[in-house]
Amino acid sequence: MQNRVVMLADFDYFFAQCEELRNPVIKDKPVVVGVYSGRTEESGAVSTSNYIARKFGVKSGMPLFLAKRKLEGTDAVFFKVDHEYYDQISDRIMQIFSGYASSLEQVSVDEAYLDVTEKVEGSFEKARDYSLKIKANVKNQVGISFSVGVGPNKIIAKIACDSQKPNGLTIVKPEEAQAFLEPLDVDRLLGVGKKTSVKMAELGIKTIGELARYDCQRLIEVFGKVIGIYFHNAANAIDNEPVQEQGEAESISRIGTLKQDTHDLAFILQKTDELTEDIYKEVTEKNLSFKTLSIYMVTTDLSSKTRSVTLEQPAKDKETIKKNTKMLFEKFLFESMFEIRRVGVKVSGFSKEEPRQKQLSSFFESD
Ligand code: DCP
Ligand code: CA
Ligand code: CA
Repeated sequence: MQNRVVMLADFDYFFAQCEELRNPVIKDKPVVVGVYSGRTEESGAVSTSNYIARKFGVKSGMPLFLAKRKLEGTDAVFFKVDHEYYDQISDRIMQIFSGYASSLEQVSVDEAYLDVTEKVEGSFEKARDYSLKIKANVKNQVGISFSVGVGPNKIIAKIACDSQKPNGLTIVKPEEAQAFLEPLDVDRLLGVGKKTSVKMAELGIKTIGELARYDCQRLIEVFGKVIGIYFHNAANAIDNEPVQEQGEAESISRIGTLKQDTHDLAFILQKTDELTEDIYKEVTEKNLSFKTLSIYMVTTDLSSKTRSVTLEQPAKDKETIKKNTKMLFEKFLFESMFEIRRVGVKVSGFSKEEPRQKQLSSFFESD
């Protein structure tokens, strides 16, 4: 098999860089983007900050009042998160990326894997120029900088990218991969959080090199088969996960039978509310937004019918599902005299929100 050339691009201080982009005069100042909880004017947390603010000790997740205290006496500027704007910028960059990759896997609003093997003919030398070309193109067309890691697989690309920020370019060739990982702390691996790294420390494993040499059978005993093997392979720079375009479901739906045939709206909504809970759960897990909502019903004459509504804005909340389900049934009951036996709710017309994380992550314990 030909060596793969996999790239991870991660936008620099993303939300804060977006704010600088539309307001260039703030570029030389500390910039903080926060989520304001709305309780008091001050309460909330730092979403991210530019690198100038980071020099003062500002960090993502820190309470805003603390960030303010650290930046006292500076000409720092604070912004409220504006996801819609950041998503737009992200979409434009992802669009550009897709022209440079045989396949593109967006992992979050500011991160994507690109399989560029064919584009650079398997050459890591060519990958350097190629990365610089993509960076220049995005900088020209959108105005955003990002860091790049290039490696023979996704794990190496990710860790390479993290090792040099902002505006970094780190290339790890296949023959360098093991030596590159060897000295790093185990928690640099995707899936090794606090709990897991404590567990590993108890086994005497602190670095990825130590993990690589650790008995694989023992890892399986401690972490289970899937994760044990994943840790063993990852530490040995082995990762065959393909860069996968996000194949999304076309729709998510649930159907249920009513306890009795009815023409009563409240009775029907009791059932559809249950179905909605389920749908909402799946929509949230998959990080989807939907544009269309449909209802389905089987009437006592055993004919089935559907009704749909297209929303003005993509939505992802439970209330929108409930509200529109109610509206559609209300209308249907008004038009039809038949009683209803079975009901269904469906959402569709998905837009890419923040696509799912790597599937393997569903196995990781939450830590
Ligand atoms: N984010 C957030 N809350 C956090 C971490 C991140 O709201 N605790 C948001 C803001 C970031 C974006 O996600 O801009 C991307 O997160 P990153 O971890 O990639 O961090 P940045 O892009 O801000 O900085 P870096 O230059 O380190 O990548
Ligand atoms: Ca980033
Ligand atoms: Ca990121």
